[in-house]
Amino acid sequence: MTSDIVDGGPDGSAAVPHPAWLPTAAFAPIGRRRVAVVLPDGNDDAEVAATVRREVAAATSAHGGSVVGPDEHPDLVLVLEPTATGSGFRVVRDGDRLTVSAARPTALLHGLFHVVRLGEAAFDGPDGDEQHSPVSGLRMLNHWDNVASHPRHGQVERGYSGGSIFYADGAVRTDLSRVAAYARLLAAIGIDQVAINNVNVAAREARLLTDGLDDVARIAAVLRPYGIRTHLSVSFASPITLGGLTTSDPLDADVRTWWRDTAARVWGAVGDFGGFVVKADSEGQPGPFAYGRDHADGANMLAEAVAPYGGLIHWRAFVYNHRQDWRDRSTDRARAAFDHFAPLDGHFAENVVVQVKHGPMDFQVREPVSPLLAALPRTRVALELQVTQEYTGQQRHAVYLGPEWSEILRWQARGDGTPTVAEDVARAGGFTAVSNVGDDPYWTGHPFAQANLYAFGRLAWDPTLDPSDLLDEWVTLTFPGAPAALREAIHAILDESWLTYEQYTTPLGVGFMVRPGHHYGPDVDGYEYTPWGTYHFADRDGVGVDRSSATGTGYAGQYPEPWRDVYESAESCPDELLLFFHHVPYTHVLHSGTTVIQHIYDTHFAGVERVERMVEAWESVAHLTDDDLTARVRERLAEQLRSAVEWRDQVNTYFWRKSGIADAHGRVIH
Ligand code: GCW
Repeated sequence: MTSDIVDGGPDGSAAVPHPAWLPTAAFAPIGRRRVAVVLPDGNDDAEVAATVRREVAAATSAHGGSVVGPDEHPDLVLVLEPTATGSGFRVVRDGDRLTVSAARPTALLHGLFHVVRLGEAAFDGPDGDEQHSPVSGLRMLNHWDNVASHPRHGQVERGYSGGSIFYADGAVRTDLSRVAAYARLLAAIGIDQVAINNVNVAAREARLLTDGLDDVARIAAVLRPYGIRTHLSVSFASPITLGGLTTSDPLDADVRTWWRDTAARVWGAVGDFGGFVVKADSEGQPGPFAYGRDHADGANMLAEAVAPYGGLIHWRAFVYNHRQDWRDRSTDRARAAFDHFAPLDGHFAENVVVQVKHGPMDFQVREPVSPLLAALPRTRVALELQVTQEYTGQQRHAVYLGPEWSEILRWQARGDGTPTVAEDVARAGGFTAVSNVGDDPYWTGHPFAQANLYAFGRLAWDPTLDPSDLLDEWVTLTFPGAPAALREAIHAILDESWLTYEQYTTPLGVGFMVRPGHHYGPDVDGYEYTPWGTYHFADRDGVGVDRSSATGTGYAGQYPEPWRDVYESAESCPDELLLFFHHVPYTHVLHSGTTVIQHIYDTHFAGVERVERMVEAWESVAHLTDDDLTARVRERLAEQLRSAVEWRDQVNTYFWRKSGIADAHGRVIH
């Protein structure tokens, strides 16, 4: 089969990107029917209402149906009921008629995409009346995109999908049609906020806030018709670098005035602007510490400036000492976010959302859930996930992260029967994640990495959804009409790929054994003696970090009961996190019955074997999809296998040399 991707520019970018989960065929069940769209005039968000009309018109004209009036026997009615309440939509099936109603156009658009997702099934089946509402009104993507290319990170920091969809040649793109296509994909999974530039704000990007506002307004105008609000990452030092002041002290009167005036101009340019994302006092970014102020002082000053417009300050809690001395055993990066932020609970203004990474470190393949998520009951907290696969194969490896996120979202910080992480953050904060798209023809480098973006949106809407079901949803939409064998193979490749990746990379929660800087591929001691933190402490007798309260860094004590006890002792600590919490001998016997050293060997051999199965699965069905996609997936899987072998051999060899303990099964270790 040949590809439906149209060749694009000389840089290899496609003029028409892959349709991802919105191929024309997905609209056939709606498009071949009689559809009525009932939109009272003069509603808010008229541009989103127009999108609903446009989608229906496009679907019916592509598939032979028609747009009819509400009295002309429609099969599907999409109706805006401004008197209704709530942020979701209602779906009523009554005889031959399906009615989707909502109070707001954005919710109606979400309802339309819900019907697309269900396909024919939406129109079959018994009568019913369902309400669908998101658990939170903050379902956000953060872009780490730079306007200009960065010498070390390229244009998109930790981006593995080509250049930015927003910027090219040092400016906002003239042609924003890809941004429109992206916004449409996001609306179909319920995303409602996007921050359009990197949290590491460099000089060029800082200026988006001031002399770049016309450009920001252009991007906002493209996102708005899909119900998405635009946000900017801003530099805390802006009053100095952009405003010419001598300080950015949050308590300084001129600084406060500068931010108030700046906010007035921002909302003057973009009336429905969302707010600012701030990475302060983190990895070299400026912040309130320089003035002896704390994070609440910094965040609240900005919050005051944006409050008149209903704006939000997304203040990141990713704060730690990245200039550590590896000789110093008392500093533990894992403790840092909690140590900085837990004492500030209740100090943040009402429109500050503290954005917390899911784990205490940095998006490793396995980390405990951050104890900070449970330590801020009087603060609006958002969970931050990483869709871009910085530490999970960089979109060269097929790694479906839905199961990991689901585990995090369902985790109960105070034990069985208490609120889940998802319930805690949905209460007043929400869900954010770092996007994985770029100007790659498939959006995401690895075509299968689309599934991660899809799953994030759906889980942010309803965190109780089953990640394996979401995978099927994505496959069904993205490969319409595909033979069952193809769908099953893709499912099989991805479903447990997170655990496969964990097997061939870092064992038992220890994390970070990656090449410093770019973070791809194995380097067991890569970070061990750097200022960024020390992660495994392997010696000839054992491995792992003692984070117990009794003898270690005390990190385990940051958890509420029951987890502080569970993690405190190596006996009760779950196997998969053992080395995150404890330094144990290689001969320590896991709950699984094997020793730590044998577990390391076994999982690394098993992980590579599982990647071999992935390659076989793809080869058995590759002829069933188009040539370009086949080739792209084949090339990525080959690299995944090469890399997995490299990981296996380096990690196994390293621990064999350290421990001197041979593999019980006598396999080849170098
Ligand atoms: O994961 C680390 C990345 C940095 C990133 C930082 C952060 C944007 O290696 O590239 O910077 O986290 O989250 O701020």
